[in-house]
Amino acid sequence: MAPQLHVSKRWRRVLLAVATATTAVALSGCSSSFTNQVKRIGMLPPASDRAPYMEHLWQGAWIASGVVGVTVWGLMFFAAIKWRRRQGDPEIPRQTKYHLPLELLYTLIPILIIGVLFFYTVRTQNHVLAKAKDPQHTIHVLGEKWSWSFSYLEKNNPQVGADVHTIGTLTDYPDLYLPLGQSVRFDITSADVDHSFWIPDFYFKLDAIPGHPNSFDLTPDRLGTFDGKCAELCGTYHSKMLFTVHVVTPAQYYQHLQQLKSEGMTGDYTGPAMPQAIASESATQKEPGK
Ligand SMILES: [Cu+2]
Repeated sequence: MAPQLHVSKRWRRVLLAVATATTAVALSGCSSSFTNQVKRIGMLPPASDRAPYMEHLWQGAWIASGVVGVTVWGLMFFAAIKWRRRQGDPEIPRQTKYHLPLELLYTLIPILIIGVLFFYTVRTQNHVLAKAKDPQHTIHVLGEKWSWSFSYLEKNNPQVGADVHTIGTLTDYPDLYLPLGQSVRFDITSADVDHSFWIPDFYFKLDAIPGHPNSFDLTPDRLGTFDGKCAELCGTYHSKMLFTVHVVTPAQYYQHLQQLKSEGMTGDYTGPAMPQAIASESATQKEPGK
């Protein structure tokens, strides 16, 4: 018996060492981007100055949900095992009614949880929606069935000297250029129905409501190309309301605006453009031989 026990212990040590080494190797093999993604609980890497507030709220909400979930499941399984029905137990166990401390507890704990979530949500909202004192750029975003137009209101900026715009269509998704590290005000309007202007990497989304202009400010703080989309089901081609965001250096930003100016895309665009686009698309589809 004794030698067998000795071998068993040694094997256990060996297995433990192998498991530890494998785990260490597996963890060290994870790229830093993967590790960071796990820390962000699946959220995209933040790309604006407002994103970290949303990120922290998201992480906090997940941690709180995890603690509540584990506690509830733990108590359920504990109760189910500890007070399971045994042989000789009565048909119906002792019933507990009007247990005041218990009822107070399960009323107050949810109120406390909601209160904490409410506090952090309002605090985050105040940070995210705070207006910049004097935004360096203003962009008018117009949503319409079914694309976006972006007007860069730069006529008072000597580097551009005009308002310039880009009009998106169903077949030609628009590009939105933003200068790195400079504050931008987005004025959001709609020409027809409700849309929602959403750039996931900015952790920001705001509705475009007809007759009710909305606005928000942020500063892009990561160079790159990001996806933008409509987050409000707005009709047949809602899924085509896509656009691409380019966060570039201020010099590249002005270069793009100068190009729009040279192409004659001047003025603050107020729509509508898409009915023409739809007509041209159906005309293309009807064209014989195509
Ligand atoms: Cu839409």
